Amino acid sequence: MVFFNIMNVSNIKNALLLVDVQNDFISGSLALKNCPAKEDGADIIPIINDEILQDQLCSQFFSIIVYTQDWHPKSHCSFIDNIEHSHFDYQSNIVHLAKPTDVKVFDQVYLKYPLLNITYPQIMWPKHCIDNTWGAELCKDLKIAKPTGTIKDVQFLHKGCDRDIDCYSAFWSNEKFVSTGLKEKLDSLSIQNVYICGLALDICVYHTAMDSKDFGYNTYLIVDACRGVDTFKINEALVNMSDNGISIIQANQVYEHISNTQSQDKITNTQLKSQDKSRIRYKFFDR
Ligand code: VGL
Ligand code: ZN
Repeated sequence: MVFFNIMNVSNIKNALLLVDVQNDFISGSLALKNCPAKEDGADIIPIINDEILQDQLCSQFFSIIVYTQDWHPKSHCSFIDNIEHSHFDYQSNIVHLAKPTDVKVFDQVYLKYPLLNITYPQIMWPKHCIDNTWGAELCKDLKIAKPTGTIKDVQFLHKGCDRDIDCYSAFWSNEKFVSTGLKEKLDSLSIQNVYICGLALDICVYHTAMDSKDFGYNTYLIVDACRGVDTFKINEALVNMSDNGISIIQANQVYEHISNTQSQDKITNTQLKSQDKSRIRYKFFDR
């Protein structure tokens, strides 16, 4: 006979990271529809609003929702227009990119991080997401969640603010020179499961998901709520994520998925409690 309460036994805490759903990636200077894969970033808005951010569900299952924003100064090292003023590493760049004037949009070059005198790879992009401009704003159609129910926190995380190093991941700058503090935030809420979607799948979403997994969170990529830059890199990113143990799921499976992991956790806790109880019973009643 089961004579204990299994309500609220699951302590699993979930976070939702909505990566860079910003004007510039949808209809601005780095609109994905003009990138090689020709995907449209706007397609993910109804999926996020209607499937992932359903009021009744997200306020029962998520502890924190983080909206990340690419947020660059005008002088940022990733902008092709700034390349002649960049810390271009003349030794490391291959022959056809030997000088800044050879470089085109989407080329990868090597730049130097002056503070540490370290060379790092950098893809050159059109100017985008300049801090405090329209291009860096979240798309106005994207629903903004409120801190109600289980949602203890709704955060807006600006990244890529350092002129001299890019920041694809929501956790770290590129090359892990600087942390964004997101891990500490998630850990302060005892998060175990991280659900991720947004733009661009093969750049910021990818690096965020890989770092999330590396930090030990159970990591879920909501693939139909992402769009990317380059078809080859999108496929490569999906293979790498899946090989790294990241689960690739669809938006309409998120809550089914969360409630399965919660009830799995409840069953495990129930069995543990049951063993504890029978041990106690044995000790006190069955002598
Ligand atoms: C991103 C290119 C440059 C992204 C950011 O959010 O995926 N892509 N900066
Ligand atoms: Zn950027």
